[in-house]
Amino acid sequence: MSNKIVVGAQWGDEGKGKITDMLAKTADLVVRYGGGNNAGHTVIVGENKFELHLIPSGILYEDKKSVLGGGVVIDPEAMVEEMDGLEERGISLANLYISETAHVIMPYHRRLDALEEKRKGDSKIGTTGKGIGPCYTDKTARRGIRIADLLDEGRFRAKLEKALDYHNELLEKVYDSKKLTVEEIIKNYQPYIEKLRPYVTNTSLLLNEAHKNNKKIFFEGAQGTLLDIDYGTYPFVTSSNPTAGGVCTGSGMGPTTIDDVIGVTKAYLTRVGAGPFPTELDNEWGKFLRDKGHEYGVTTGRPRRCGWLDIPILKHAVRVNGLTEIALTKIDVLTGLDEIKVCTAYKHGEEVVEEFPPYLESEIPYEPIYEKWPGWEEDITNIRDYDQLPENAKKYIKRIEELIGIPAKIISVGPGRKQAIIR
Ligand code: 2SA
Ligand code: GDP
Ligand code: MG
Repeated sequence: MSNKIVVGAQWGDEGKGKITDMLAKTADLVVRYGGGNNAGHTVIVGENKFELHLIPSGILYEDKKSVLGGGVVIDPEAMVEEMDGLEERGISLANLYISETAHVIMPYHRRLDALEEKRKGDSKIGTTGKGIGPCYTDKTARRGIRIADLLDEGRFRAKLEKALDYHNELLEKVYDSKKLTVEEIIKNYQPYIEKLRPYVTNTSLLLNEAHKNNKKIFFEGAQGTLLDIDYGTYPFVTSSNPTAGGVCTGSGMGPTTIDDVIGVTKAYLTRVGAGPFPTELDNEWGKFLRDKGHEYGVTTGRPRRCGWLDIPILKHAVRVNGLTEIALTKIDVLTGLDEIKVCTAYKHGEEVVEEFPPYLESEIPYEPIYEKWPGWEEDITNIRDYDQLPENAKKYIKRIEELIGIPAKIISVGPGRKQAIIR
């Protein structure tokens, strides 16, 4: 038995989709436990590129069960679009399972996401605009609509009427936006509900039964540690718990069922959306990383902000997720640089700060303190054996391991399924 979590150790887009897909061949079930279609997970299989948003990367293997746990928020329209897109490409959905307790993204959530960002102006979060925040807000405010509610028209109507009493008042009075009607929403959602119905089940029961039968379960994180509502750079975060703690609440599996937690981290750092980013490179180096790493949002197409690797962030990720190892991705992107910098601490006024500060809102900036490492020129994308990596690449990896205290057991050298060194 070996159940593993694959979690983002930075601000998302570390390559979780690729690593999950690579490891999924040894799993029986792959589970998404949080987030929604704000996520964009790219998986490249041979010539085929898949961009998954809600459906776990395990769907690309016919014999794995793909599960959307209760912690996920589901936009029925986006979900059906993704399902149809996969079916059109010959991917079977026979092993797809959707939690009956997952919350549903409604049209007013998408609308409120956009209106609230507009209202915030310069202090906007830079959300993906998918209605994620407003949906999780309704969940915690106990006025959410869950997948099981959609399956009974009477119940859906009653819950929607109540939800609209609140949301129409909010839309009109706070945002000066037009009202939505129950009939219009039910009519639009009906075909999606019918498509989703056969896949809905008690996924916590399904997962725990599978675990009892010694099946291997992989949990695929979305977003990343620094976007966590509790452990991220609040308020510039998403509205869920992408960290390992979110696995239990988001899947209905207990903590004693989990063996390993793999933190996926790029060999540099990116962020999409607003918020602090101490090692950001707003110069030609940042452009080099963006161009070479194709750093553009999978869901929104936004250019990602790029910067050097930040060790205090990784140490924070090791702690809050209980990481047992890292998967280091995109190290091939660094090929060709004369010098690579790694931030080992920050200078904060007169103070040297070695741990990631949980509260970054400060008049005094956190300025990175860098170590410099020599780069390499050789193409490493076809290397599968650690010993064959250029000496300077090995030195860089070894130094990261020393600084964070856990091993890099997977080193990814390209986007393809087979482009990795496993140690
Ligand atoms: P939201 O929409 O409420 O979750 O946005 C809140 C913050 O979370 C960030 N966020 C993300 N950051 C990186 N990648 C994400 N997925 C897409 C991708 C992003 C895209 O894979 O590229 O296409 O733009 C993701 N989802 C949410 C978001 O930028 C806000 O900072
Ligand atoms: P996720 O959200 O963590 O799954 O990551 P994304 O799919 O949003 O972004 C990661 C991008 O990097 C995708 O385009 C992947 O195909 C690509 N990728 C993953 N691993 C590697 C790698 O080792 N090298 C290179 N060059 N690209 C990679
Ligand atoms: Mg992504």
